[in-house]
Amino acid sequence: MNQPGSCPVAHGAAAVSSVAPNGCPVSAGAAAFDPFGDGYQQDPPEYLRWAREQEPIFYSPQLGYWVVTRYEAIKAIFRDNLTFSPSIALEKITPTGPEANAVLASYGYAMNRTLVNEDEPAHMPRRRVLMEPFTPEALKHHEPVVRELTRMYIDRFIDSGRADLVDQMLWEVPLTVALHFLGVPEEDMDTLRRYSIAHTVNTWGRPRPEEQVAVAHAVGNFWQLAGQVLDKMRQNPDAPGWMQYGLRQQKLHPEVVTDSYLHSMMMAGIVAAHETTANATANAMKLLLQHPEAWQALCEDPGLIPNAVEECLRHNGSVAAWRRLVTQEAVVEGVRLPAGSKLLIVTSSANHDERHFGDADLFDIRRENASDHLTFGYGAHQCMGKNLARMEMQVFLEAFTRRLPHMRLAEQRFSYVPNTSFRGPEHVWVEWDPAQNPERRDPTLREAQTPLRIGEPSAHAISRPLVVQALQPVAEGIVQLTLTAADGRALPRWAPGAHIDVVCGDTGLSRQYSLCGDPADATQWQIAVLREPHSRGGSAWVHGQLKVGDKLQVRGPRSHFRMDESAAELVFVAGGIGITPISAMARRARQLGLRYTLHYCGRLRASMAYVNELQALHGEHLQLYVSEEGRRLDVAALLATPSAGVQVVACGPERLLQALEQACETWPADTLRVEHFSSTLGTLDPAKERAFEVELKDSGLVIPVRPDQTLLQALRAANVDVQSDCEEGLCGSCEVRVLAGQVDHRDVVLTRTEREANDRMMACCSRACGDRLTLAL
Ligand code: FMN
Repeated sequence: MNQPGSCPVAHGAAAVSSVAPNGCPVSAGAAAFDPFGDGYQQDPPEYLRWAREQEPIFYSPQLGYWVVTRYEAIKAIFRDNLTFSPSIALEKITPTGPEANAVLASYGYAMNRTLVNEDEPAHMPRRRVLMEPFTPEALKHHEPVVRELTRMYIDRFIDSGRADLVDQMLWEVPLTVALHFLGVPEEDMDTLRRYSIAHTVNTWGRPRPEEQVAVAHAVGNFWQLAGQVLDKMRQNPDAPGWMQYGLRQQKLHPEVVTDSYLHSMMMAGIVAAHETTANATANAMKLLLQHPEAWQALCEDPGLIPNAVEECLRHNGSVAAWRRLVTQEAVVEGVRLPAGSKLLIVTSSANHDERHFGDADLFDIRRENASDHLTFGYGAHQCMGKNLARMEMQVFLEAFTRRLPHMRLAEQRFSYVPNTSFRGPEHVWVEWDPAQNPERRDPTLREAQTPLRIGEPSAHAISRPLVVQALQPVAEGIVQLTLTAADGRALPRWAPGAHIDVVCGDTGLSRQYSLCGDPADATQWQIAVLREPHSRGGSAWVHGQLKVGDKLQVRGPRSHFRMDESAAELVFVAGGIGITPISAMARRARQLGLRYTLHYCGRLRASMAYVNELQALHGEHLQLYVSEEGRRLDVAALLATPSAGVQVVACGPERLLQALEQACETWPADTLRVEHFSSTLGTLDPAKERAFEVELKDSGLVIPVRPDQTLLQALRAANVDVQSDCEEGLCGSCEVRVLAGQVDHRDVVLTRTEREANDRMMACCSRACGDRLTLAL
């Protein structure tokens, strides 16, 4: 590890003469970094690949900023908004000359702090009082407007066969939605449009000296117009709209919501709600049409749209970078930064960081963690309008895929308004054959709509069509399914212990099944399903309904159950159908040449899957315990003598897992890793539960959790994104970090020591023992 303060980069011969403020020579790559050049404009993450790999933070002499490129570092910077102040987020990246400044002054331009660039302690009280209209519940009212506008604009060009999506729709619709949301009358749209472009160039671009004056006039006009509109709103403060909401809040909290604040927010709000969404959708359409298989998948299954939106925001979002000011000496990526250093945190580069997103450059609309992207920022300053943007993008994509599924990109070279932060092509030309418009055959398609979910996408919506290639009994009551991709493409790789979620036709059920084939085989997946005698419907459906050749919707794979490949010895224990994940793990241990034993128990040999295969593969590493044959696993004897470095990895019936838990009590912490196939969680009984509050450290919020709500539900209602999957305390997806307060754990994922450590919890089921918990969210 580098000593903080010493430069982590071996500049060597590559170093050029200039020197960073910490005295370190600037590397050739850093010296050449030009955020206004074509390389950065066309593809920021690609342009910064070298930095992510070799010099994750570097000083750009041209900008006078430190440039940060990796995911964890950028998230940590967002998390600590005291050390890394947002105060320079809207500062002009290229300072304007005296003439332009005089022009701005002549308009009385007095852009003040807004939510985006304000420090604590002023920021959070304002954010809290202005937040309510952004919650998913409140945003529902805007959905019909977005749908209607989308329909109207597409109507205008649907018969022409060619359109520039930006000029003919994507610029104006988000602007109109922004105006609706803010409560602004729709007049002056063209003027506002020109002004808001000027504002981007003024703040994030590098206007030439002769352009600066014209830009300053436009920004000055924008400022004055915003003031006039706000005055108009004061006449009718009960009208719907965020600004009117702000005016009403001003009455209650005059010291928090000031006049100058509202004036600045009005202008910043238009830019924030308009350009970001317009650009994000333009990027998304370009990306999707450049990946016809992804576009096709959305046309066939609109349920994929919410996650596709996240993947578009990750892969090619409309906010490429953001800024922070270092307020006290800090160490980032091993480099000591003095107070006063300016940071350009390139979120678009973080979104392509292999350390966080597997196969990061791959555009995969089914990506499990797509919504972890940092395009909306993170923490106390996370984009408040994120769910409005998501909703708009979903509506646009839903309408385009339904009404113009045969659309394709026309030949063109994409151009961008040069600036460091806001990014989207100025034009996206598309073409199609109007004679093939589906609504000419079926006019109802014009009005049809898929319901959308406001908020972050649910993992439940991301499914992958697979085909049942083979169905084969592998033991009494157990059938093995071999599944291949419906489009014949390679399947994602998975780690032993991973499971998939199988959607059981139209029963409304989905069930988890562990992958038990060869993880390296990207052509097929295998699962083995036991028909439960008291089936709630899932396993009965698999056994009773599925046939070879059927299409199956599957989600995942997900990996919450992992073995430690660095353990000195692995003891695998499987009971009954619990052999499925364990067999994949044992195969891996064998491949890696690790020390391991496999203990496999069951009642009847005939009801135990894969006995012969396991014997052939594992030989003497395998111990079989067939109770009807008089051999039972004595867990206490197996684990009689605690030993360091051993990991026990188990899956099977509750009784077996409990016995293992008991036997491991005297063993080193976390010796045992288990997976439960069924939950012990009852339904939430409001009569028995207590309310509590959670304080969210990273976002600065306090959220009440009612007795009839889970923590997960309360977080989502307050606009906080948390992943989830099974929502039964089984899978581990919704884990959140706990900083203070005692947790009442209800899941079956955490081990005893993990529970006792009290530093994380499953938001879907666990609660507080007391009145309050503090979470790292
Ligand atoms: N059941 C199996 O038969 N085979 C499996 O490989 C399997 N893996 C599972 C993995 C996980 C993570 C979980 C939570 C459960 C797993 N199950 C497995 C249990 C099934 O998901 C399901 O609960 C079972 O088929 C009974 O469903 P039913 O009552 O609807 O029939």
